[in-house]
Amino acid sequence: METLKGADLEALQLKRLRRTVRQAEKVPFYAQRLKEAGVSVDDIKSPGDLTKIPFTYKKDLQSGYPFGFLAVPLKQVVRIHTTSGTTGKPTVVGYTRQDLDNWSELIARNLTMVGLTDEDIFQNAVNYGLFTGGLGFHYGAEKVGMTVVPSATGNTKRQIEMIDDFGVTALHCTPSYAMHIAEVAEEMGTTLNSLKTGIFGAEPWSDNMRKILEEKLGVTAYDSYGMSELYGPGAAFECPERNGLHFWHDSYYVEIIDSESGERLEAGERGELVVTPLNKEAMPLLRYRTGDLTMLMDDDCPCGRGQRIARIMGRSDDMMVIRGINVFPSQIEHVLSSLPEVGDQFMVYIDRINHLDEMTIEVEMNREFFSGELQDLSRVQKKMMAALKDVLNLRTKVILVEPGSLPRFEGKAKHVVDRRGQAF
Ligand code: DLL
Repeated sequence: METLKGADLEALQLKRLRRTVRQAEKVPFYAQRLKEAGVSVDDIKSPGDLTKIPFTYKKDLQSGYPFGFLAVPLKQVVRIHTTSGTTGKPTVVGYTRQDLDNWSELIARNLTMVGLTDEDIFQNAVNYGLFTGGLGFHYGAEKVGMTVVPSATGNTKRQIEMIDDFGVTALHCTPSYAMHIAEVAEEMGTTLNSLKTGIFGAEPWSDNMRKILEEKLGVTAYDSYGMSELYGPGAAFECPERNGLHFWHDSYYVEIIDSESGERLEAGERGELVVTPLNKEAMPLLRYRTGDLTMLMDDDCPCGRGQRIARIMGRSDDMMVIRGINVFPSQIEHVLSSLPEVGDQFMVYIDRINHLDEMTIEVEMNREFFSGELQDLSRVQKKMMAALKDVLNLRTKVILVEPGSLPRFEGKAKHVVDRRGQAF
């Protein structure tokens, strides 16, 4: 499945796409949509014919809250996850028994791809509730036969003791929580010797951050991508080449489009990821607009596996427009993490002062560079502002703060506070 190519892959995708369209027709929303578009399963004669079908948006799923998008009776749904609902009603995702089997198979495939086996001890330091990262990885790692430590998040010192006491070899968490674990381990004076593999995902992180995490935790770090609507994690994952993520072509049909025009883009062109899952039973989706920005890679991976996307650079709805310039939090993270004076955290505040947008970034100093005094740091501050100006093409104000003074995150980090809409 992983290395399938050419006509064989196309035949498999076509068969599964047609099955998915048939499954979607059982959902009143899709029955109506397809009727309006004048498309039926008979019009899908090649995977490319999918473009005849309109996109599905998050707001569509929200309009069906809670169970409007189920294609099977609730009796056949054996589990529910939801998104956190920060942008309105949460999205509810249902799974049949078959869906759960497909999903853990994909996670097991990812873990096996990076060399993990039943000899490994796997600490799953993500939220075990409605968030898909917890149970998703748990069952995938069990399927490989690993010894799973369902530590969830929180109580970081205890997490570190467990890594040391149990001889944990693989750690799964968000990159922000991994940074925090590394920081606390340093304070506790342990080097987490048993760790060898780090699996990080659920939020954007850069190659600079990868270097820092690998050094601090002594791991080889892999990027893992997914979203609740696509089962959860497991949709795309780095292989040992660590140059792009293999988006599993037997389970997801991937398109990259121009967000504005909806036109399909070529490999190598950056745009919005649109996904049609090929195996989902309880909640099929057609051409789902993920809002995530990436591109299909145009070269073949030396590992021999198929389709790859570049690491996610951010979300289309994360984009901040500051004085008319588009800025992504990931660009700021990339600049800051390349500077040795910068510590583990930063926080961006956007204000409107006298009708002008102002961006202020609080940046924690690196402990090694911090002498206990925040005065006399104007040289460092200027260096940071110049580096940011170079990349963002925008003047920012940098405020240096003490190491450890900004909030830490156990799950997904929040780096931006936009105060422009607020009255003071
Ligand atoms: O975050 C699923 C997941 C869990 C992925 C554990 C990886 C590891 P949601 O909570 O629905 O699902 O959030 C999905 O998170 O649309 C992206 O914007 C972002 N995201 C997920 N993985 C990555 C990644 C899980 N590797 C949303 N890089 C997605 C960048 C990511 N962003």
